[in-house]
Amino acid sequence: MTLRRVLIANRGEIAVRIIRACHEEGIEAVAVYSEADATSPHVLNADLAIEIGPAPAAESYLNVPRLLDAAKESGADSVHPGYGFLSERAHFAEAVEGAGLVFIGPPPAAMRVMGVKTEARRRMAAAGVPVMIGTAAPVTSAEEARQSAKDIGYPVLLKAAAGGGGKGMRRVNEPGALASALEQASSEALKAFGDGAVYIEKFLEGPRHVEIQVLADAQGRTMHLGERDCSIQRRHQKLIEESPSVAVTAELRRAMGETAVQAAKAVGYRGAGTVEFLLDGSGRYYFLEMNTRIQVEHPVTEMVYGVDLVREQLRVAAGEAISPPNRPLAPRGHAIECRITSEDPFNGFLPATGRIGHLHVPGGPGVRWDGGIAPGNDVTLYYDPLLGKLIVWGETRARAIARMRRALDELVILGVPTSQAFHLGVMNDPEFAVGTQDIGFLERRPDLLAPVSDDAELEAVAIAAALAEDAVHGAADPGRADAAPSRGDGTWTRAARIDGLR
Ligand code: MV4
Repeated sequence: MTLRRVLIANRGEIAVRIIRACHEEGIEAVAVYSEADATSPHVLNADLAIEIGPAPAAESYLNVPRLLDAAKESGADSVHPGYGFLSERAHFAEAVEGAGLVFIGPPPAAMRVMGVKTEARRRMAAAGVPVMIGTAAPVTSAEEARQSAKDIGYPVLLKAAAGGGGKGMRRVNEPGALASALEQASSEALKAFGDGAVYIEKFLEGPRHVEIQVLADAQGRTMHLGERDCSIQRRHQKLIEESPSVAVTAELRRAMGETAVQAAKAVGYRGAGTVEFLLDGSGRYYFLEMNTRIQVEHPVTEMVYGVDLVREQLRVAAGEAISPPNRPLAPRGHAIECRITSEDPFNGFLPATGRIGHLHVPGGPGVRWDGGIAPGNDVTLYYDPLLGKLIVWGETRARAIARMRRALDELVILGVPTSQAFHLGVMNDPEFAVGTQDIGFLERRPDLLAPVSDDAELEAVAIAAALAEDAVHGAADPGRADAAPSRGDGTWTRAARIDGLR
């Protein structure tokens, strides 16, 4: 069947990203928006936009009956859930299909299996996918936990069966600490997921987070598009992702890719999905979970494989075959993504609010901005703090880093604190340049979470100050003669120009 009109049950940069893919395919895009988002880019770029309720997500972007009404009212034939919100809720996919619409995502049954971690582990192990040594089911008593942990060997990790994202997770180093950790993990899991079931795994020391992108169609083809290394994270929030991973050889890529394809086939997967692994220092890898959605970091894969993943999602949903050639593909060059959030990186990534004053988006060769904000938009605490993603491509990792540095230098967002300066710090970091980061990188490097007073940052502050002045006094012409000057020889520097503006 042909998709003609897609309702996008999401907001921000991913809604804009999906609109772009729709428009390239000649498909109409219907936006939905809360009262807080009336002037957001996803609304302004859509062919039609429907208000679905007040700012709190529970009353708008998570309101299933309202979304289905909007789909009906708009004449949409399909629904794209994006990421977050309802994207991995099997009941939403079923409700969409029940309303006679196409759900642009995997079969609900595949979502359901992967949503329960113990079930996913069981199915993966049966399919020959390596999983960490651990209990096959949740532990039912402290006594059983003690025996299991002893068999597995310390340190162990208690994990919520219903969970993910690190909630209800506890590391235990010795038997004496097990009982109380089990109680804590279980009550945290109950609070977060409404299910206190906890299982036990061997704790892996210092791994990388490496995930494989998969793509599957209804014609029976399932392929992978290599890996993304997402080891630069803080408290389970990814901050920087890249492809390929410095730690993955062509041979390891083939092995992990085949494993991910097996995993997807084992649950009858269709569309775009991601199989997450922990990768240890010896090239052994272990299944973590499968994300049954398009992910925030999908652009790095797009840039090194030359594939439009959202377009592929639309094709598969329409019953068409996926479009990459049916032969082994190799990554070309290197891509890096920095998540630009409205958080203060030097104050514990405290989420911030404000009104976007000025926005200058970087451009030039190999630079992509996937953004969801515009000047005048209010950044609130109702939604996640992602303002946009800066993605760069370079022939080598070193050139991608240099390009990201340059692009971060061009980016100007005024009106709300952002994570921009943190990213610049990482791009200037010698350890990141080597590429040896594991998931403990930022815990070992608190220096990267404190401001540095190097030239680049001073300049960024100067730009911010100057443009803030603009906002108050009206924009100056950056090229005007009296704004230039001051080596006294007719040449001028960017910093001097900024001085002139002030
Ligand atoms: C682990 C682990 C070490 N050993 N499992 C964290 C979130 C959840 N999805 C799985 N997680 C982990 N599981 C074993 N057996 C370490 C983590 C982990 C982690 C994993 C991926 C990315 C960032 C992380 C940060 C801390 C802990």
